[in-house]
Amino acid sequence: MIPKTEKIWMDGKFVNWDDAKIHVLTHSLHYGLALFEGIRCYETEEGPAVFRLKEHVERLFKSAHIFTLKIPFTETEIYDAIKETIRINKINSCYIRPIVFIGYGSMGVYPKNNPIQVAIAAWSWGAYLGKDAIQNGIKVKTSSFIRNHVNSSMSRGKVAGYYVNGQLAKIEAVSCGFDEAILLDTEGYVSEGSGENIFMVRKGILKTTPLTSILEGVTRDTVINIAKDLGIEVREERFTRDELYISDEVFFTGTAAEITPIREIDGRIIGSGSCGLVTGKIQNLFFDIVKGKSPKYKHWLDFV
Ligand code: PPE
Repeated sequence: MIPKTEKIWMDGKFVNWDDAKIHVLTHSLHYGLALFEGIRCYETEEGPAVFRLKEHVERLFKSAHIFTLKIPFTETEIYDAIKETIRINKINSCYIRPIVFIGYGSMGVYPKNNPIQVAIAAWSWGAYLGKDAIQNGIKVKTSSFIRNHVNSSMSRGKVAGYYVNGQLAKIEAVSCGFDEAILLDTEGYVSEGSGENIFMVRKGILKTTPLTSILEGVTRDTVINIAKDLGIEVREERFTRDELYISDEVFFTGTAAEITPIREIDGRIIGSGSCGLVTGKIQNLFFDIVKGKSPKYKHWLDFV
């Protein structure tokens, strides 16, 4: 169960958690077009700070632009509302979920003039794949389901309906005893996890998939910056599942998943079978940054 907080921001005002309700004929519930974000706020010595809030709000508006939906608030209003949601709920460390959806009105695929609604909730959410996962890594399965073709699901948008594809992969992986799935793209190259981007380390070089069939992850960009600081060469290029099998280290990145090492793929142990050296270094720097311990990246923190 989600641990309840006091208030949820809905269409410009705060309502009690239990009163944040919508009609069962809400358009997005039936047809899947809703745009959302996942953001984290961390506790720092100077108080709670939201990590890369600007980039998340920008991506939300870009998602809406791709689908030609007009959000009835400005970026600044949403940005302020997110901070206010954290303040009013008095939570120092939390996950924030803003969602833009098509409300109740007419039915049928074409959204016509239905209202565009916005909600923002925040709650405490620990390690996405379990605390042990961050330290010791997870077991993943290459999915039998492929990532939707980019002309069907334009992956620069973070859209609720796309996650049906991810859920097929995740349900399959879990039912086979794995923690998470890796989806290949329509050409057979590695794309990403059901809710994470992916990185591999081989011969000291860090590789991640190019931005073709994947979500443009904020954590992915953070890791690319961190790696450059550590003097690690980063390549954004396609790779195959067998290159993952023979790599030294593999890890997932995401707001919810943070930096999660992958210790096994399709029954093959990856590298040492635990959190690799490079992964560990990147993880340490990542947690220093989000917790306000890195002066260089203070500008990524928005104090609440
Ligand atoms: N790919 C996908 C498909 C994805 O859903 C996420 C985030 C990422 C990559 C990483 O993006 P970023 O968070 O900007 O680094 N997934 C969000 C939702 C997870 C969920 O289960 O809900 C998240 O991590 O918040």
